[in-house]
Amino acid sequence: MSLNPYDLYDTRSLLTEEERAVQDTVARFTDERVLPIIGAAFDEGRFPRELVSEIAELGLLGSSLPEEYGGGGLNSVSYGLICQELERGDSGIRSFVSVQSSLCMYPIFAYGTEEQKQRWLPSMSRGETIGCFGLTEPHGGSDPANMKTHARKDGGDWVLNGSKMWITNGNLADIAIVWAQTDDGIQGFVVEKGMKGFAAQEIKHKMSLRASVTSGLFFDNVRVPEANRLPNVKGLKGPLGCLTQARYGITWGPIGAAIACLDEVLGYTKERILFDRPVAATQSAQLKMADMARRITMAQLMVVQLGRLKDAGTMAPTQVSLAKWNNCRMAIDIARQCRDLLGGAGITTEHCAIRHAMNLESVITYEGTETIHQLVVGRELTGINAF
Ligand code: TGC
Ligand code: FAD
Repeated sequence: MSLNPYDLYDTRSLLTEEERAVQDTVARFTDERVLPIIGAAFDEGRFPRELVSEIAELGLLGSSLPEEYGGGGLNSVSYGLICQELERGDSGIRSFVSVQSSLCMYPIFAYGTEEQKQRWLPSMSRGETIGCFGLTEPHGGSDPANMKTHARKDGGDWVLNGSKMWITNGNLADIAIVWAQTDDGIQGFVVEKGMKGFAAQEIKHKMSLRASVTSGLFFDNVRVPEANRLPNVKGLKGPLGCLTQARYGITWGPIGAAIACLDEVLGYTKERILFDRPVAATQSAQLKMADMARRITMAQLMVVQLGRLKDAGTMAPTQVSLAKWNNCRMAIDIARQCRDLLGGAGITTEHCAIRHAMNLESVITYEGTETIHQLVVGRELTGINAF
């Protein structure tokens, strides 16, 4: 019996019929709609916005939220599979969905009023309202407790001042979920495009996530009505609670990127004849590819269990940190090794390995750097905070 090289332990057999259907649907979308255009979009430094309505029609925006708010009512394993299949295409496409679903729709759902949910969630699920999430600031994203952006109550409004940096979807967004210090601790505000004093500026010259929009956000005495404050959370646990949702998706996503790279080199090394034999027939290439399959398999087992814990309501943030660290490291190492196995051909975006490797430089950094996640695990083991 021959095994599936991209799923050596048949983790697909651990999925329900519905989860498999979700995976197949998104896989088809990636194959038919993303892969044909993504190399060029990356080259041009362009987010393929034309895909947003199709992504929405497939139900991929807010897929885990209840149907009454336009969500798909899917479980966490299904959300993970969505991230994995999208990131097999490109981290930028998965980022778009992560930010919209986990970082923007989730806080409105979890911390917002009923009126706020009705106002924004259905149109966000249709892709008509696009969100971004502003937590990171220019002076240091790893330590969001040291937040400078602040909001001051003024009559029935709040007045927001400060700036945010490296914000995915910033220039695309109709609304920004902005976290700001107040006299009552950190709070979340929905800042709308067009509000006086609010500006977004796209960050250019990126070598990574080129098919994604990244921006700085600036707030100069922006007057935000009380109706736009998310009232049901205060303190750092508000944004960190959103990060747990998004980081969970990122534990799955890079598996897709790693599979895309392995797939590419399995084909290439069989065709490439050097010293009278295919590169795939050399022990050194096989050792590398076997090691890739080993690491992909471990990551796959990890995320299925993590998803089951999340669906059971028992997942701990430290477990997400361990998997985010492991799976981003796994994928970036594999993408770089695949680039090497492609030789000179590996340096152009005609092959996917270098695009994934460069994207993964962002993925291993955002949503908490590798070091931050290692320190979260270290704190769990020792009980000592080493940040
Ligand atoms: P700490 O004292 O540990 O916690 C403060 C409060 O928050 C609670 N908490 C969490 N809640 C939910 N999920 C988590 N992961 C949580 N971690 C902590 C905690 O229980 C506590 O609650 P309470 O009730 O006691 O107040 O806070 P700390 O300051 O020690 O945290 C340290 C650290 C380093 C872990 C944290 O600051 C951190 O995670 N830093 C990294 C920041 C980060 O990841 N930024 C990401 C920005 S968004 C982004 O990158 C989007 S990219 C998206 C894309 O394009 O895909
Ligand atoms: P810093 O925090 O300055 O870290 C610099 C270095 O110091 C890192 O190597 C870090 O690991 C290390 N370090 C930090 N603390 C310690 C410590 N205690 N001990 C040892 N080493 C330490 N943010 C948002 O809010 N919303 C978004 O949508 C968003 N999208 C992003 C998209 C992209 C493409 C990128 C690149 C970033 C995005 N970010 C976003 C920001 C991202 O979350 C931050 O870049 C990340 O949290 C790290 O913050 P920093 O860049 O300021 O690095």
